[in-house]
Amino acid sequence: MSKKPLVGIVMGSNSDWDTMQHAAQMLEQFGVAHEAKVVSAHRMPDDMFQYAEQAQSNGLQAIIAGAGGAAHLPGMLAAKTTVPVYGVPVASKYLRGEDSLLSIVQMPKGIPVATFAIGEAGAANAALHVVANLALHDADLAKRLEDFRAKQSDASRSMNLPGY
Ligand code: RP5
Repeated sequence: MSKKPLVGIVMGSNSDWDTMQHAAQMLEQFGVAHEAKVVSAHRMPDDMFQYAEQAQSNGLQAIIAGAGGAAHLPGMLAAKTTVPVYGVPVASKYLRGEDSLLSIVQMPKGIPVATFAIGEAGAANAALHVVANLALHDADLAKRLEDFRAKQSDASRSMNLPGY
């Protein structure tokens, strides 16, 4: 995307990309300028703080942060910026993402992270939630979101079940 990013998609590792690419694809589909990068809370904490500290001045209106296991990235970003943070729990190898979910969702009072479902649905829905927020002040985007919903309803209406 060549336009200045409005949304930052960050993740703890490139192993999270299989999941987080669904957020990127959704923003791409709606034409929302975004960036995507690895910013690991545990392996590059100074970079993580810098990313959060510069988010607002860099023009970001939302940060979608995905991580797995002891998933501190969304919460620590939220601790260092008032730009809204949307957390995506990535499915982990041993606990299938329940660890990621609880790590992200159980924030202490005062530092919110909007937390989504584990995995692909969470990544896509985080992006859709960001789109909905941006659409409050962007009539063209609001129209694209309405169209997306209408298409989704049509697809469900035309679903057939075997034998019925
Ligand atoms: C977390 O550890 C990442 O978000 C990833 O989900 C998990 C495993 O990372 P890798 O060992 O695959 O790099 O920090």
